[in-house]
Amino acid sequence: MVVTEFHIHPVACADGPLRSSYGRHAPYALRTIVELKTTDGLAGIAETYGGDGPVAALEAVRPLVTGRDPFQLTSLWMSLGERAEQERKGDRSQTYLVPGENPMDVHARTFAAIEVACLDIIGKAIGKPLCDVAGGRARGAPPFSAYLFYKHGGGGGLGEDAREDEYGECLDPQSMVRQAKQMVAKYGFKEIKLKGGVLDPDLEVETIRLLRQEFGPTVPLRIDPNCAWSVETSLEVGRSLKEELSGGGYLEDPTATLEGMAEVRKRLLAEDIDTPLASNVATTCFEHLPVAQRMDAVQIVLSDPHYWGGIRNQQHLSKFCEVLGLGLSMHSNNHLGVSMMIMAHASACCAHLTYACDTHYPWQTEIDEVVEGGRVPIVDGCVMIYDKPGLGVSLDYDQLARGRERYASLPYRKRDDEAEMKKHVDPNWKRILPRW
Ligand code: GKR
Ligand code: MG
Repeated sequence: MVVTEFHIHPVACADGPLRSSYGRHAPYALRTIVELKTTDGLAGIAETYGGDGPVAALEAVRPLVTGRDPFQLTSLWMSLGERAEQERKGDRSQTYLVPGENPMDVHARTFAAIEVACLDIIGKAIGKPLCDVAGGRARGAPPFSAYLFYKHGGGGGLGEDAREDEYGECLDPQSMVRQAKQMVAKYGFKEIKLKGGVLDPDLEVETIRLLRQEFGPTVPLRIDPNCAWSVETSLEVGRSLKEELSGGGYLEDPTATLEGMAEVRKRLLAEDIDTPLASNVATTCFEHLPVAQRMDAVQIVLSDPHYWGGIRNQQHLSKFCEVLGLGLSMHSNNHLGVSMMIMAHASACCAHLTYACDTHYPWQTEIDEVVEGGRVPIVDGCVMIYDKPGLGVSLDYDQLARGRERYASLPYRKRDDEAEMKKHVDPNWKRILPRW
């Protein structure tokens, strides 16, 4: 069996005006759906980052993918690695403003999409779910966390294509509690993450306190300002939220650089505050891990099969973290149902995964879903692994065509949250690290 067709479908899905230290989300998020077909008549799919960069990177490896046996993933990894060595200056992930960004990004990200589509094919060839192809499940229904965002009014999309604003404007602590109650009631999440780095840190501290009051100590809380704070501000927040972030919570990327994170950790511990620090910014590839561990800069690594190199690398990461004594969770970006299942399978087949994973899925709607049969259900905060071969989902081609049309109609081909801030909030806005 060899791959005969390699389709790259750039799509756009509506997204609300969510805020973070990167700025403000655009009315549509960009994604790419990958589809492989084989001589045996099997099709495999995947979803990955969107826009010109990821599409061009996929396009560039077309000759390595077509004609390939989908079981031969190791040699594909090696071939892509050789290319990456020659192209180290490729497009960067959205963490490009932060030191420590993954230099192997293009390689790992491109490989991941193809690997998942191949594993989907293999699952179909042998009649097994993808996570079972990868060695079986540590858990049958991986848990995800509620992912709260400060946001402006609006549900995403433009003009007649504008979406209903399910959660409303949310730019203060009280409205964040409302958002959390709504999201938890709808999806049953058992852990909560707050995207910070938007309001004054005192207000974000107050938000976490209100969430704690509302949900009690059995619902772990985490806050992620994406490096918007200095070491001193991170320490103040760490002190203020000592109680609230205990019991399974964490402080995520409070400040930039491994050195900054290590300093925060050392000084918090000196004050007997053992809140773990998590990161998807300071640690973005395997090379970072031993250093981060030696420096005690990061205690929880935030994986992402989309850029750590796919499902098998996710398993390697799980083992790596276990050996180094690090926790493991998963970060996310706006995504559709194919990625939801990639994240669920990746989580299912990791022996060592110590927290519920992030997902942006509640921020996307049925209208944009490209998965046949509609949105992937999240029940009691968990995503069930379907008893179906491969990823367990297939493409709705009408919906895919709509997603492609939306993409074609957009003037942008790259996420640029700073540009959205300039357009809608403040013409002089810049991403400043640290802001506080
Ligand atoms: O969607 O704005 C966002 C998030 O800030 C995302 O871009 C981050 O990569 O969720 C991610 C994180 O945990 O840092
Ligand atoms: Mg993060």
